[in-house]
Amino acid sequence: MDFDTTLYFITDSSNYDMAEFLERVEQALQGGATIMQLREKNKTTREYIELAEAVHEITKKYNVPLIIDDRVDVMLAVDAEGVHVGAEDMPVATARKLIGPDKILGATAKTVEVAKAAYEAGADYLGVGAIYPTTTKVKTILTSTDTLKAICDAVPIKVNAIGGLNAENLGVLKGINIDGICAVSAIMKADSPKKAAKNMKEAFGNL
Ligand code: TZP
Ligand code: MG
Repeated sequence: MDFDTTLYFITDSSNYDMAEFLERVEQALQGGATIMQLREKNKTTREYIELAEAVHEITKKYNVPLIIDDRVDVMLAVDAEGVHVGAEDMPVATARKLIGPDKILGATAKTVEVAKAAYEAGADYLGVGAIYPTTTKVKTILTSTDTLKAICDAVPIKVNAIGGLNAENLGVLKGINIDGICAVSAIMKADSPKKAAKNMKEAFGNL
């Protein structure tokens, strides 16, 4: 499946009721997010599926692929376009076997070795970071821009930078051959997710 990771919006629904959350998701897509990930850490399986179904209705309207964080079962249940696995999630090769050749498979990589292994196991894109410290709850360590660059040079799949990124601080990524940027809080928590997405996409385009 062809897909565009230029502006990869990742959700965090924790501070919003369903209506407000879905409104913010739709705004992010109106602002130009090219792909999005539903990332839920504290939901039951039932809740995760219900939310994924509602989000998928919106993403389909905008022709934006929906990636489900971590949960292959939820992805399959709602027929989302892909799944993203991190270091503690299902191994990349196992996920590929379960989802088949056509769905989008993303993986997290913080080293060249992990990046190469993920590519060889069937990943379609990599998220690399955190580039900056992040307030979004994750067990993560910082990844240097040198490592990001080395990963871009080491694998032929798409590579996105992630972690603390916003429209004002993308300068450190200049000259690195990434395919796009990921953001949670810069879009999710913005007064206007639509404007935030638009500004971030423009800032990346101007690098
Ligand atoms: N992986 C590395 S950093 C991160 C993830 C999921 C969170 C990024 O969130 P934010 O709010 O864009 O810093
Ligand atoms: Mg994960």
